[in-house]
Amino acid sequence: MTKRIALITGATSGIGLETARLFAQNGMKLIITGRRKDRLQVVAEELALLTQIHTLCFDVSDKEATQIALSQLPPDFKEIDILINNAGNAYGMDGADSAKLSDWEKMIDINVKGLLYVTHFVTEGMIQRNRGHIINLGSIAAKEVYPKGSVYCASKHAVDAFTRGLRQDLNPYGIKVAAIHPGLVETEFSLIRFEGDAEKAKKVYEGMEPLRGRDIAEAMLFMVTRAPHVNIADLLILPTAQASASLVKRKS
Ligand code: 8X3
Repeated sequence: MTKRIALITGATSGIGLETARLFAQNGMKLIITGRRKDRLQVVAEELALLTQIHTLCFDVSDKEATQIALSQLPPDFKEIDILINNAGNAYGMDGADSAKLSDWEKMIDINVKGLLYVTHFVTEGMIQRNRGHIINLGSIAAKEVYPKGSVYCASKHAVDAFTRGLRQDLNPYGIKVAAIHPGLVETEFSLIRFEGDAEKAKKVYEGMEPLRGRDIAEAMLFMVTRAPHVNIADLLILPTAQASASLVKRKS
């Protein structure tokens, strides 16, 4: 059987990296993307021991760079079966009265526009082939809003709405479209959100057991290994200690 080809954006760390590892261990060919060339190289060297890897170094929020990168795939990586739209971040956690406009712009540019650019260029081929599977990384912030997270939540709500609309638009082509919505996952997420402030980032997961990137990767693997007639369309995954965006049971 020919190996399926999966493209994973933001594969140099966190959920993206763990998904790349698990997909490679399960025999998929991988296209991994990221903004950091050195880290992409390190990941590629690790995964090349398991499978065929192609790396693409670009920023998803740069439309031209995204188009160029995706139009220059080598022939044996062109027919992408699975797209994991994982790249995305939170920048800042501030009320609308003090948030930086540049943080708001980054979240819309990467989480929303970047995801749209990659999807647009990858679905062209999927539509021609009448097959494909797209999984977008949402968040509990796609289902709820919380104070000081208005634009991050708005960006993830947009991902959720886009996912549901895209599923309808791509229905005639037999393409599976899905979203996975994690709650608290301990990755670099909070470190980036708090501009490298490790103390603040640590507090997010204090006194509770968060999810790991691997937990989400396992769900992703389950989703992409279902029978052709099964699409797990929407999955909310929380740590046991988390009941909602802001209700978390912590040990005192
Ligand atoms: C990340 C989870 O709770 O910080 O998407 O919004 S949360």
